[in-house]
Amino acid sequence: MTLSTKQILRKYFIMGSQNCKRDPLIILERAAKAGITAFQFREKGEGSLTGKAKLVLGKQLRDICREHNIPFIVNDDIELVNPLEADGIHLGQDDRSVDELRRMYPNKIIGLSVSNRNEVANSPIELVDYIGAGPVFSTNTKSDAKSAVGLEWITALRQHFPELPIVGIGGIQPDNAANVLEAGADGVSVISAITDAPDIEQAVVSL
Ligand code: 3NM
Repeated sequence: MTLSTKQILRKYFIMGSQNCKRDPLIILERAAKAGITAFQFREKGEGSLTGKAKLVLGKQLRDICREHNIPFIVNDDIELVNPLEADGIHLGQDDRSVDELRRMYPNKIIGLSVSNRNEVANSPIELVDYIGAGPVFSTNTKSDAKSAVGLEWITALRQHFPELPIVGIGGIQPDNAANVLEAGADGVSVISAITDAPDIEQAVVSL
């Protein structure tokens, strides 16, 4: 079964080893079995792996995604795309340009983060497969996260782009995920809601 981009975004799990108090392979395996619809390898920030160790972990995580038929996306780490045979790339506003990436990878999933109207106005939205909108709520997971933009930002994006796949990010937990969907997002992307969950299966199901 091939999922549409909107379906892929429904439960979009993001993780790097720096987010994990337990074995990342076990966390991903359990999350995959429980029903995540996409995975992003984001090995970034304090305590993250570099060089060969990053590549080795990425391959192991990619293999788990392949086994469960889950798209494997890398976070703005362009040099990982080919060695990890990633299905897609997620770009922030300060990363390589969408135009360049789209030329390099015409058939891969390309996502872009947008946090305000200015960023939207300056981005080639027509070239991306989806946008990530956030941080919806405040988060402690990303040290340089912008201030929370609220559910209003999701609603504004949905009004502006009725058909575009949109995923909310930042501070999303099982108890507020439904609000993000009601505001107009096609899905929720989360780190700590899964990595820190006492019961991973229950967290994934309730998102
Ligand atoms: N990007 P948690 S917020 C990776 O706003 C990331 O672009 C954000 O972690 C953005 O689900 C964020 O634990 C961290 O809040 C999300």
